[in-house]
Amino acid sequence: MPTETKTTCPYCGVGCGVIARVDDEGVVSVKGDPDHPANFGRLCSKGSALAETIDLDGRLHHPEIAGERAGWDEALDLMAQRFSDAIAEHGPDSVAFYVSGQLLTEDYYVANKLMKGFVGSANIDTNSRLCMSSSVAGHRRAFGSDTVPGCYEDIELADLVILTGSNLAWCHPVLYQRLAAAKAARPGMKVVVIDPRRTMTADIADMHLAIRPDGDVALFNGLLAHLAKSTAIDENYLAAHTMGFAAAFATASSMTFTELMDRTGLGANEIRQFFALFERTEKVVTCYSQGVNQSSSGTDKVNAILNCHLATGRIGRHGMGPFSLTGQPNAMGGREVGGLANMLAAHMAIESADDRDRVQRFWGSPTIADRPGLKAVDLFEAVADGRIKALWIMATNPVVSMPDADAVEAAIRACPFVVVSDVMKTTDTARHAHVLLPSLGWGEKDGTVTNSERRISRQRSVLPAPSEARADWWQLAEVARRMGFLGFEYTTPTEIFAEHAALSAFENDGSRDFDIGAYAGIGPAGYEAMMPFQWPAPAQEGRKTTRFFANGHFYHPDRKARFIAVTPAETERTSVDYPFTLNTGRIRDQWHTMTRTGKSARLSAHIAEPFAELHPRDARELGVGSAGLVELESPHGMAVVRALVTERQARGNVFVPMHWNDQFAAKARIDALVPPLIDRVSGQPASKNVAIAVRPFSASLYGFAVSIARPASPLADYWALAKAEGGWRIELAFASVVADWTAWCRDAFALPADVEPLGYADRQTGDLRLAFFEGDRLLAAVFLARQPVAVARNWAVSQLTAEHGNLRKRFTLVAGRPGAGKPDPGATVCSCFSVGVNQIITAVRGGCQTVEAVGKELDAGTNCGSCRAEIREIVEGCLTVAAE
Ligand SMILES: Nc1nc2c(c(=O)[nH]1)N[C@H]1C(S)=C(S)[C@@H](COP(=O)(O)OP(=O)(O)OC[C@H]3O[C@@H](n4cnc5c(=O)[nH]c(N)nc54)[C@H](O)[C@@H]3O)O[C@H]1N2
Ligand SMILES: Nc1nc2c(c(=O)[nH]1)N[C@H]1C(S)=C(S)[C@@H](COP(=O)(O)OP(=O)(O)OC[C@H]3O[C@@H](n4cnc5c(=O)[nH]c(N)nc54)[C@H](O)[C@@H]3O)O[C@H]1N2
Ligand code: SF4
Ligand SMILES: [Mo]
Repeated sequence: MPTETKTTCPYCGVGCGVIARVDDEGVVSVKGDPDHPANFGRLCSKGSALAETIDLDGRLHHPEIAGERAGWDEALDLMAQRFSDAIAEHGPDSVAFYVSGQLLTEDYYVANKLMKGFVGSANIDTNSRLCMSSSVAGHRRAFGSDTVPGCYEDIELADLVILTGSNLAWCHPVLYQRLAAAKAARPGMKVVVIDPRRTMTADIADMHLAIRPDGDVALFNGLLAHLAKSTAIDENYLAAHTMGFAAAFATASSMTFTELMDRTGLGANEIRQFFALFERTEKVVTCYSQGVNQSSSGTDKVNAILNCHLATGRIGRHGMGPFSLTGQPNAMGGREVGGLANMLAAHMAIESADDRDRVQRFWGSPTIADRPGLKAVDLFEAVADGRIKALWIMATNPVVSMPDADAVEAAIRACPFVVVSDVMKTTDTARHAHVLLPSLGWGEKDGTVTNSERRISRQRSVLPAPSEARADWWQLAEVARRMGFLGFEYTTPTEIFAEHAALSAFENDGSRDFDIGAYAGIGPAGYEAMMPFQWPAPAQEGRKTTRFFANGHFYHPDRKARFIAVTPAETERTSVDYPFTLNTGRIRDQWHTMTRTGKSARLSAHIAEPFAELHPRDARELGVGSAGLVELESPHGMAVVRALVTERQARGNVFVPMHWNDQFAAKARIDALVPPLIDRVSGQPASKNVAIAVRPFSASLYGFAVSIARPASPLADYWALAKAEGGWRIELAFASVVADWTAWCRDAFALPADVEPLGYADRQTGDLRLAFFEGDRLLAAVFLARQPVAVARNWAVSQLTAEHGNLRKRFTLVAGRPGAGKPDPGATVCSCFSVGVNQIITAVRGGCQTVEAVGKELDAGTNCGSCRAEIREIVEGCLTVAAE
């Protein structure tokens, strides 16, 4: 009998409910859970493709020591020994954990308990340092606690939604869909997008403010100064519930309007319009994400935003409030367990002797860390200079995602003992592990996650554990036990969750925001049946609430919120040698370092190679042609990626996605260029404002290839791989000449030695095409040219699954053009129905004038809706051209 299980998507912080169906053959399919309050049945392209990313291809099945298969006992004993030895010889601070917002709360809780309560060090930090730490620091400065006041519903109830430093359409797509639907139903609602780039999110905006990189503190200071002189200011709220307004106002109003324009790069009119809109709209929600957090002034940006909401009392009420959008599925859960090096469990403070005493008594632990540990950037510096003797990395890929990534890689390589727990066998980080532990992945693991609106949901297992893979909490508890610690006798995640809930309520009489005491006594049946719920959920019914702070009760000792006086810092970094500003971030269909989404042909078809968005004038001045390659360089490292020339980009700025890494491209780990520059309050790296040089990458030959086998690397001076239906697609470029192409192909595509190519060479143009067949199957084909190869990519890919018995078809293939009657669909826009850009253009030319009409004709955009903004852009583009 097929089974259906309610679980939660493992990607972004929206935390959508998923129904996973497993049929009689064990095949999994997914759909949105109509009853889940985060998504009400919707899923985005990544959520919809989940079933394609859970195959066992590339999975790590067994523990490994020094690259050799080992047993669990052997691996765990070795780890306990090495960690204990380091602690005995060099003290507790000589070991460290670097963990992740993709762990379940139960895993995270055990990791934090082990390090802070038993090892006695706070050297546990997490990729949330690169993600949410400026928000955490800003919240704690203003509210006295790390509290997100509002809920998703507020975004729908607001009359003005500001999205700053957030590409919601691509990064929180279901929330974006909820916003877009609310705006369609209530067209009076206004949306303002603040982002140096014109992203797909700006598509629904009434106003797009193309702010200068890091101009945010100035903009929100300007807004505060404006509001203070208007009737929008809530004097009563200010007097009763806040401190420090005068100083914040004095600092904010010391800036002249000219300086404001200069720092934000915005025009006088657009600034005034934005201020007036904020002033006259009571129901305003300000959502912010990495354009705010990932900055050397990230915490100040957060407080500049919070100041404006506090000044107007627009916080914690229906349709009002600042809203930090969390990135990872369990970024919020990690904060609850105190997973950051400067926090204690259950929102308690490591600096507080009372809190430390309380947590230690609760844990019955031999010790408790008494000062903050090393934050991510400092932690890897300590690894580099030999202070860290043993390091455990879990559910994160720092060789790709940390700033100064090459230096981080060198540090890991030089560390005496490195353990990596991952689901995949080969990642840029896992390749340097002394001990590699196979973890359970999505669909196999069991526990809870907390989304951006503080809603705790279950991830449930629907599949058996592959081979010897085991849960992350189990790995941690086993090592703890083997180190001789008591308090890790867990046999199920239920016990861990119950303990975590009990700690949240322990001696908490309303003094701490995080309280889920109602779940302290939960048993296996209750855990199994748990429905998504929002915290706080205290044991006492009377204290339940869904929003914080409308009543003016904050968590500083005097219960008042704090205004923070913030001064815009100098953040111009470019110079004569490094004249461009590199901005980094995400694309719609890939997740971080691609270890999972990179397995899906559908998701990889949207954008199949690393790219740099350049403004057309910059491209022209640099001599970079559209679809040419560019070399990017900073004092820390370099990368080679495809140029994507677009008006959406501001002049002088370059945007490169963070996703590509050594498993998918020759040289595209963009964090190799990012300096280890951090926000001094939060320790969060400034990943979005990096000075770089850009130049054309001179290739003598360009290529495109398809292959049924994953090609060996390195293949060429530039290469980028993407999964395709039936095999792989590969972009190539060569700086120097290859003497024997047949031999090169045999090597690159692991072809049998006796397979002869079918070839075509054009002496005049230099074009060369080779195809290798076995029976009526295409094994591999390569298209080479002196210019970027123009062959239709999706058509070439379709040849991998086509039948090639017929000689004429084989010749069509080497001729490099689609066969008659089979037009090229073009680059995929809608990944759910695999609809390409050319098909949409044809539909528009055939009379479809709206996104809905295109949907009717092609189904495109009618499932997850993530591509609707792009379809609209194509429709509008075609109609504009037609009108001209
Ligand atoms: N598809 C997809 N979705 C994801 C993820 C993914 O990998 N792929 N990852 C998840 C995670 S962990 C996170 S943290 C979130 C991140 O979600 P977002 O923060 O929305 O995504 P980013 O692309 O990192 O950056 C957002 C925007 O900030 C802009 N920006 C850059 N500098 C500035 C500035 O100085 N000021 C302002 N106002 N804006 C600026 C960038 O141009 C970019 O468009 O996404 C989550 N969702
Ligand atoms: N330049 C630049 N750098 C950035 C950012 C940026 O915008 N620009 N964004 C930063 C942000 S916000 C984030 S969140 C980070 C993300 O960066 P990472 O955390 O490094 O990225 P992921 O690819 O999500 O890494 C997760 C790893 O855990 C593995 N994994 C998946 N599930 C499990 C599991 O259940 N257990 C275990 N043990 N392993 C598992 C995956 O295979 C993968 O190797 O990148 C940061 N780095
Ligand atoms: S918006 Fe997409 S990626 Fe995020 S939780 Fe929902 S389905 Fe998953
Ligand atoms: Mo993140």
